[in-house]
Amino acid sequence: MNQDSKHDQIYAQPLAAVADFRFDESVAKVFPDMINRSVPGYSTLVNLIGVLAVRYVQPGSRIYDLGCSLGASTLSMLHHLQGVECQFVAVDNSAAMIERARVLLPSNSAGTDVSLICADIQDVSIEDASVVVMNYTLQFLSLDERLAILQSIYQGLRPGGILILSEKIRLPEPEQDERFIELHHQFKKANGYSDLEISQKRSALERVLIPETIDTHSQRLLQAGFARVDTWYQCLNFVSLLAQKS
Ligand code: GEK
Repeated sequence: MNQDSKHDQIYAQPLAAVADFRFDESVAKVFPDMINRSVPGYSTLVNLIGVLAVRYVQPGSRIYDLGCSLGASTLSMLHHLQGVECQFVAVDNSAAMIERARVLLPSNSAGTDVSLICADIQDVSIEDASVVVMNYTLQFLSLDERLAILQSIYQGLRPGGILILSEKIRLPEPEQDERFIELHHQFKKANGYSDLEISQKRSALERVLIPETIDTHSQRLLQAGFARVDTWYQCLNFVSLLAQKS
């Protein structure tokens, strides 16, 4: 067994009652290990977000990372956008995540500002943006809050600006959905999680992470005003959409 303190073992022991999942200190501590072993295609996706940012960034604009956790997407964009003048705003409402992100992210690098904000993404005003990233975060908002945040992102984007929206999805047919859930669990098992860890984590997330279909996400993005929406990345039941403002 891996005894490393950064190795995710949060659900390794049987729990009398599984509480709802929270992004607290115990999660922030093991987060890189947890997300890499739980989200298929995560590191490729994060790297590609930097590549997309190069294509869509507008000099002098802002780049937002909403639900930034430890700032992986911001770091990737910083790496790919070296020399481009822009202002980064990374937001998360978990103090434990933001504290750790502060250590990992530079506050400025080569003319680029990085602001880290501990707040609910719904309370942050999006302004003068060319790229907004919401990587596996909308899924934690209640269903009735989702349209408003997309509208506020749309309002804050410059013409031609983009939202990269990554989500765990639900497949439209129950049978298909079960098949992809099972494949996802297989992926986690292959990465060393036990059946107990997988099932306790599933219970912890049940009321907290609400997945929707690609179609529901696309329709809502169009309703928020986006001119076009494309699925640009998918790995099992984890998908990223590219929504552009005309
Ligand atoms: C990455 N994007 O590494 N306001 C602010 N933050 C929130 C809110 C909210 N309302 N709800 C949840 N969060 C990251 C991974 S993790 C995804 C994102 C996952 C934050 C929460 O605190 C957590 O840090 C993040 O969104 C979701 O690419 O763990 O499945």
